[in-house]
Amino acid sequence: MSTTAAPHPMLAVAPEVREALEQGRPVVALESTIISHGMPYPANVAMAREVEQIVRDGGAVPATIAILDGRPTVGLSDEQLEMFGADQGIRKVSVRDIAHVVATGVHGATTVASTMRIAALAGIRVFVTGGLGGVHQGGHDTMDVSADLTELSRTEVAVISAGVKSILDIGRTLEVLETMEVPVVGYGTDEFPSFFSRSSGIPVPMRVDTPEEAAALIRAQFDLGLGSGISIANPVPAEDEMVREDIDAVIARALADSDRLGITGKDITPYLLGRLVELSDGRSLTTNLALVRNNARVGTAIAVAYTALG
Ligand code: PSU
Ligand code: MN
Repeated sequence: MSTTAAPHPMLAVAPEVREALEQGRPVVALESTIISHGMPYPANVAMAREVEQIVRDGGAVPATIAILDGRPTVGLSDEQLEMFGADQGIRKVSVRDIAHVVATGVHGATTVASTMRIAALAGIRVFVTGGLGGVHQGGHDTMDVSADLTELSRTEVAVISAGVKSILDIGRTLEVLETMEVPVVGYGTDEFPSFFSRSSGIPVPMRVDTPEEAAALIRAQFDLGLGSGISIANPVPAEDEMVREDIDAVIARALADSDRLGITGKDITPYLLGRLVELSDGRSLTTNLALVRNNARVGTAIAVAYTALG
């Protein structure tokens, strides 16, 4: 059963979030790297506020997660959302960075991996985002594989995303998730979505079609203590998707630019996301915003159905 442990004492949990968790009401975790490093200002702040509103409209409490003055924080205020969107100097924090950011008392924007970990420490089981990290192109050689995959293999949080974009190696990302014992679930689809478009040419191993089916799967995974998280892949709505060939051409140019500039490590994903917006004249941002909204709607319905299971 889902008796939730009290949040870890080192976390700052917003009163509204704490109360909802204590009362067993639905809470949806949201990440902050998507705000600080995933989209340009001020669209990022507008997106963060809108997503929180979608979660509320769906009957759950939003909990945007970040590190503030060294304190892992669950539930940001409106001013804090603005600060994470506007301040260009905020560090991108994956799990390996958490201890240093806490010990030095600075701010940090959390990725999928670190948001999952902090959500779990708070007792939150459902997390909505845009896209997952994964195996980078050439990652089988460079070993650039996002810690998002490691975290999915070890932390019991269900992550609703629009899949993995082809700045990454989608096939190898799914192979790693299989090895790491992570259920990859298509939401209303048999094909793993590639973020900007509904298709990738790669099938998903399992599918659910309703929030209730998703909730039952989450419940089975966590109640059995299988130990890993869940990736629920929700395709971008058909009316918002980009033509595969168009976005692939833009991605190829962005990848060539990052190669030429010698960008590596944690800077690659933010660089590529920014470059895609430039090279597509903002089209990629429009699609990105649409898919995040859609994930917020679906993820909230899943969180509500999950809590209803008691
Ligand atoms: N993909 C997006 N938007 C994002 C990210 C990925 O479309 O903002 C961010 C997420 O925070 C994700 C992180 O966890 O990038 C992955 O970074 P890396 O590849 O360095 O692990
Ligand atoms: Mn990396």
